[in-house]
Order: sequence, then structure tokens, then C-alpha cells
Amino acid sequence: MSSSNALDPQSPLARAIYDLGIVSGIILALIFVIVTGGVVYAIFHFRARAGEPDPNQIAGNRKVEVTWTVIPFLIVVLLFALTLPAMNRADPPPPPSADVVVTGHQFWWQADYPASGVTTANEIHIPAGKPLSVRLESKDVLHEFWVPKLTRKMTNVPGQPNHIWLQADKPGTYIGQCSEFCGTQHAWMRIVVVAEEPTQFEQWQQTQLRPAQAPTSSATTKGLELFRTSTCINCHAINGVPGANSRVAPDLTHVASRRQLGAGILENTPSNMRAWLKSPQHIKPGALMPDYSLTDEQLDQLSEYLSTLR
Ligand code: HEC
Ligand SMILES: [Cu+2]
Repeated sequence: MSSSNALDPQSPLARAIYDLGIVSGIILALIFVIVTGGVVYAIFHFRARAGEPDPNQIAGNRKVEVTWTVIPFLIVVLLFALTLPAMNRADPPPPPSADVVVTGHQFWWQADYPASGVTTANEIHIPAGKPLSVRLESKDVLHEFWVPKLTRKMTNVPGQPNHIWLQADKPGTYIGQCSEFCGTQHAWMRIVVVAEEPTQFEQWQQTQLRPAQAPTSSATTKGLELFRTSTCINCHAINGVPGANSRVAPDLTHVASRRQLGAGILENTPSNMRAWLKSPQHIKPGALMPDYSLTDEQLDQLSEYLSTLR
């Protein structure tokens, strides 16, 4: 899977930040070399030698003082002049409505697409080459949305929506991470951004909008029954399953279509699904899903059912 290297920008937004970082870095490196060079030179050239008289003492020198005020001032003005257009490129003003709403939860991400009605978790699909307007919200504490290759970071604040743009030059998978400590499992709050060709993105949306696959075997029928009777529906929604519409936890309508479970802690395979259901607290201690004492048979049925929800 793709990495999350901030020094490998893959969108105009991330490139604006990267370019500014490089230019500022060069300017700062030059200042460092000139200043330390001057200090080192002075240490050796003007050091006290045996037998020399004390140097002349000076009290103030207007010319020097003006110079060392004006030069740093001009450097700051230059950095400001470079930063303004970079800010405009990295963070243009938001339009009135968002394409995606990303809500932080302890310890996972909810993604809603208001125009189509798609709801998913931890895996955000976007059409490549097109800037998407993203509204950031939080259900509990401060989180921070950061996909370094694609965009700046921005805090998810409860009750105070923030805005960023999300864009990828090319189709690909881009990894992000919650970057503000939000509790025990903060480190396992991964974001996967999947950029696809626009037609593929459209297809993904259509698939996500369909109600869940109905069970087709006796094991998966029992799995669905367990899902409905084991309090899972107090937290999880499965579109098409009566009564299962809670938004407290990740939507499971198409859980098997996603690459990861538990916001990145497990690859999404049927055996990992079973392991998660056996003990989420063992896999992700502190996650807000309780352990159940399901029998081996029940675990098989439940994980088999959920693994059909593509
Ligand atoms: C008290 C609320 C709650 C209940 C009840 C609950 N869960 Fe969860 N579940 C969560 C939360 C919260 C997460 C996300 C955990 C994380 O990633 O930090 C989760 C994650 C999951 C995931 C992984 C989804 C993903 O996209 O990563 C599956 C599968 C799942 N739960 C199935 C179940 C099943 C089956 C039951 C019933 C046996 C159940 N849950 C009961 C809260 C709950
Ligand atoms: Cu977080």
C-alpha cells in the first residue's frame, strides 16, 4: 500500500505546501550558513592573543544596527510574499456545500457524501484529478485529518466544522492518519484515500448505495440473525436490515468491500474479520466496541455473513 510521505506531493494542494517548504528551507539554510560562518570566523579571527591590548570598546553603531534590522525585515517580507500565494493554492476558499463530510470518532473516520447519500468508514474514495471540498467534523474529541501526499492537515473540532480540499493527480491509494492525540487508539486511526478514474468512482458510489447483500446460505442467515440479536445494531448500521441504522460505529453495509478493519489495524480478510469479532479489545485495546463471548460456531456465522457484504 502507498506510503504517507509529506515530501512526495501528489496534488496541486500538497505541492504548494511542499514548494513553499523547499524555498523557505533554502532561505533558512543560507541564513544559517551566513550567521554560523560569521560567528566561527569571528571566534578565530578576533580571538584574544597573548600580549595584545584590549580592543577598542564601541557603544552603538547606527549603520550596523540599521543593517541588521533591515535585512531580517526584508527576509520576513520575502517569506510572507512567498507564503500568501502558497496559502491560496493549498487552501482556496470553500464552496457553500461540501462534497464529502469526514467525521472523526474515537477511533475511526466516518465519511458521508451528501450529494449521493453514500456513507462509509475509514476509506474515502475520490475521483482523480478533481478537487473535492471536505467538511471536517467530530463526534467526540479533537481529531486531525492528515493525508500528507494530498493535502494540508486540519483539526476536526466538535461543533465547529472546518474545511479543506482533497485532490489527487493520479489514481492511487494514499494513506493518512489522525495527527492529533485523541485517546488510547489514536495511532490506529488510519485514513485510506482511494483515488480512481471518474467512471470507476461513479461505479463505487452506485455500489455503496445498494442495500446490503441478503444472506444466501444457512450460515450467513444465522450470521445476520446474530447481528440483529446481539446488540450490534445499537451501534452499527446495515442498510437493508430493519432496525440497523445506528451511526455510533462504522457502517457495515459494504464492510467487506473495504481494505482494512479497525481503521487500519487489520487487513480486511475473512479470518481477520473473525479475529476482530472474537475480541476487538484484544486487537485494539480501548476501542469503543465491547468483547462478546461468541461461540466458535457463532463467530464463523457472523464473520461469514459480514464477509459477504461487499
Ligand atoms: C457499543 C457500540 C458497538 C457495538 C454494540 C458493536 N460494535 Fe462493532 N464497532 C464499534 C466501533 C466503535 C467500531 C470501530 C472501532 C475502531 O476502529 O476503533 C466497531 C468496529 C466494528 C467492525 C469493523 C468495521 C470497520 O470498518 O473497521 C466490525 C466488523 C464490527 N464492529 C462488527 C460488530 C458486530 C458484529 C457487533 C455485534 C456482535 C458489534 N460490532 C457490536 C462499536 C460497536
Ligand atoms: Cu483521532
